[in-house]
Amino acid sequence: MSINIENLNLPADLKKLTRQQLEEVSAAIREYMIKTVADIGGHLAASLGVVELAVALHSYYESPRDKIIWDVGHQSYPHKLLTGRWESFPTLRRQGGLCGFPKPAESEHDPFLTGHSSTSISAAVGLALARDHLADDYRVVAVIGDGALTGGMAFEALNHAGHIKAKVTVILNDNKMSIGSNVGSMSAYLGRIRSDPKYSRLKEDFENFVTRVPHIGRRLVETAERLKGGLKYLIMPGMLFEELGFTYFGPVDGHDLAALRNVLKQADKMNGPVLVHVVTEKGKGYRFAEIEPEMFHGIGPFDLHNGTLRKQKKAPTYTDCFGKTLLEIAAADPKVVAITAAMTTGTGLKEFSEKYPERFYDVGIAEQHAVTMASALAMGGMRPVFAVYSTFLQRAYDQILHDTCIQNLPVLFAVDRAGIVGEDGETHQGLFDLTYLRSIPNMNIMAPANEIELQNMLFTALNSDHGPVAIRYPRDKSSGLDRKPLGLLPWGRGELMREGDSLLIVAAGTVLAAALEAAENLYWQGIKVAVINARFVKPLDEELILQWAKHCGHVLTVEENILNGGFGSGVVELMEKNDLFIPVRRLGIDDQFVAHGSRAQMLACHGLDATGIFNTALVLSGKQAVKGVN
Ligand SMILES: Cc1ncc(C[n+]2csc(CCOP(=O)(O)OP(=O)(O)O)c2C)c(N)n1
Repeated sequence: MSINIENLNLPADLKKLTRQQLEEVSAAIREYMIKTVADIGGHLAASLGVVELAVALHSYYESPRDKIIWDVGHQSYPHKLLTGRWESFPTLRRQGGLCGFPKPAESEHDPFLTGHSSTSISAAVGLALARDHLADDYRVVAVIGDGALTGGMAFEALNHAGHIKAKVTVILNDNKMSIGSNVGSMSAYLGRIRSDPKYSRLKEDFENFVTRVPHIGRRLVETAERLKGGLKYLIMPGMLFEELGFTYFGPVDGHDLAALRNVLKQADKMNGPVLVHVVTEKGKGYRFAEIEPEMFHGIGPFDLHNGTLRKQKKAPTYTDCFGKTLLEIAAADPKVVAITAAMTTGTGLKEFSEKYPERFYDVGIAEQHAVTMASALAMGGMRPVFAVYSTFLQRAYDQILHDTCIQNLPVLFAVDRAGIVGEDGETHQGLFDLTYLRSIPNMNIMAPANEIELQNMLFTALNSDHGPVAIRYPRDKSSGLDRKPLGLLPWGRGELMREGDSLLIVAAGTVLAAALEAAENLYWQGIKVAVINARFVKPLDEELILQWAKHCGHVLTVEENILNGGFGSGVVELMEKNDLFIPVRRLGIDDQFVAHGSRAQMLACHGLDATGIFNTALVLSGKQAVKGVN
């Protein structure tokens, strides 16, 4: 009898279904996910790959009592659909709608927030320890991809979990892919296990054979299980995990529901940590995603029938500008090397990786390693450029401070997705870099107002010797300006964009355009506002800012960053250092996390669009704010 998924009480009812019905549930999830993501965009390929895994997990475990943690969480759509979010699924990643990642505030079935990679095993260990302390008996499962397994935290957690024999089940979802192809020796090791059928067959054959020997068979297997050498090395797949203290099961076909349920049952019987190696196909079940899993990793709305993006003609972005400019600079300077932490395409380094493979390093999801390695490359005389999203650079704060900045090394941080990122929401906002970078001595920070400034900042940073430099730019299309020959910018200098006498607006980065629009509208209200493009967040152009602050007697700073310790704080500190008691009002994000929604919506919500700046400036000038006017 065919199943109507909307009549089921999920996930509990999964336990009552036959294998065939579970397969029908899987097919229904797949179809609905493909259709919905085609309409609204999202992370599709990874989610398609774990449909059977999610169905198997929810048909075996008892969520929310048992805890299932999805690493990164971009692959959690089937889990969301199985845990009460079927109807609301089309609101995914929209303002006020479902979050694109697991989030405890959204559902009791999401036991721990994820978004940044490689945290799930640590979270599982923590929950398992809490469970044991409080004499509870729920089960804890972490699902981690082979890409996420390249992150240092995952190894730290495996190391510790094995040491304390934590009762957790780690499901390694091995699809050979990170966002693009996975890299590294761990990935190669998994490949050997996967591709060598004799590994798994040998283990099974051995067990089958000896367990048939009366009396001693089972004991022999147990002895072999305890052996840490010799024969076992030869016949057991996953020895590395066994050496770390885990019992290894696998490799298992991650699209075979019966095999999955069987291995989950086996794993559950073990007392210490278990690793179940599941092999899946990224994009499974949608032909175009199977062929191009990287394109369908995170995708905008697309045509269901031919898999092509609906918005074909993409305007150039800041990321594109970065990629092009770096190619140009690298052509003239052989010392320039580029580094990414598993984000080759996302950071605009694809062409660089193809043109200069010997000067390109994808280190895996290893931001900390990337920063220390870049620092040492700089120490050795190279000019390393680490292209990284603002949110993921947070991981490497200590390395930036300890390895780059104390030694004052010329590492260039190309900080992409700085500011509001939009649909990925809280875990991915780039709203902290100005704060965490500005607080470190020796660090220089630039924020281009448009793509011409971005290219010139890159050129300036790589052709001068001021130690570490960060250039931060948003996830946005650029302003559509014509490319110009690369030029040097005067170090530490801002630019006066507009004269005025009643208020000085100092803008850091691409918010300048909104500030200028607001200033123009204020002019027509009889308010003459001076506007400075800061360009440098550190060092500030003290002379220019002080001069115009004194002239106007009132300052408004604008930044796409958390206000705590950000650009505006730097301007306040400048006033304090100079004993200038001029009122400064700061516009930015006020001590809160910013949820998902489009970039434009979120900027408007936080008063960082032209209307918001106009209204704040109006109030500062002693006039009433006007709703929606600009
Ligand atoms: C610290 C950190 N760096 C980078 C990312 C961006 N990122 C999201 S998913 C992903 C690849 C994950 O690969 P894998 O774990 O194998 O999952 P798959 O998509 O293949 O299922 C990356 C690099 C991230 N989420 N966190």
